Amino acid sequence: MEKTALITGATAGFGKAIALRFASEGYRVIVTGRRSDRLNDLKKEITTRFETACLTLNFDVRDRQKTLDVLNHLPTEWQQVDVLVNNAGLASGLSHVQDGDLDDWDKMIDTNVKGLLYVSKAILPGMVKRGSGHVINIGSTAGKEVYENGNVYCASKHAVDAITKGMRIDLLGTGVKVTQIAPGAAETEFSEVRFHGDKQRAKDVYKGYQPMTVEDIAEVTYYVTTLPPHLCINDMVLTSVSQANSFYIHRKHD
Ligand code: NDP
Ligand code: 8X3
Repeated sequence: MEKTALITGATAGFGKAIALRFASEGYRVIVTGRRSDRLNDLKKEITTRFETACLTLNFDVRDRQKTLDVLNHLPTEWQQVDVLVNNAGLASGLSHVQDGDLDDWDKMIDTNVKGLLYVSKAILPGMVKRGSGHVINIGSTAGKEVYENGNVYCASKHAVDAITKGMRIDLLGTGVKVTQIAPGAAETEFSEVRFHGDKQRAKDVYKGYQPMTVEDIAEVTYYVTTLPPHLCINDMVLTSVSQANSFYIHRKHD
């Protein structure tokens, strides 16, 4: 039987590319996000380009009740989720902690940490019952190192790092694999969201070097699911060759 992958935050960036990558390998895909027009476009693209099925689920992962309601009542033929990619997330703002905006903080913690937990809470019991499944949490290099102005975003990604480790320990013996993928800079809508729609400031983040592409992240995310049942990649930190870590990026200046 074809396998099913559920990817949160598939209306843009990594999530969209990951959904397309799994669909290209014959996976049936469940794609989620808040922008329903984009979900519909993605479904059209997936079903046209690949001979596979796609289910769109339109909800905000911060809404605990809605998230649990939707995921606990999946249509019967979609209830077996083999791969869960917890990708939905964002940075909002980039400022010293003493100048931070409380709404930005709530957004990041509620989405990156609590949203990931709500989705996992709905999907994990089925995997445990079937004795198989793979949870892939999208962390960040910001979950490995804390940089100036990164404070709450870094904290939320450190939480993803800790939750991933905790999941792997608690799921020992169930047959469920848990992987964290922790990327450095990749050009998506991420910086535009972080800078509240300032396109020029967002563009400057990627100036003078080649960041990773969404296809790079999708390739690695698919790769970790291709290994034998006994083998699990626990943690992968990915950067472009121009980036060493959160602090060092080699930029060429004109
Ligand atoms: P994008 O902004 O391009 O995409 C983010 C996705 O998350 C969108 O599909 C968005 O959908 C979804 N999302 C955001 N908030 C919510 C919410 N409350 N409920 C449901 N879905 C939500 O960014 P990226 O693709 O770059 O980011 C994806 C993940 O990768 C994030 O977790 C990010 O922290 C992480 N990351 C990004 C890096 C980068 O350099 N780009 C590096 C390391 C990690 P919608 O708005 O339609 O709801
Ligand atoms: C996104 C990468 O460097 O902006 O998680 O934190 S960074």
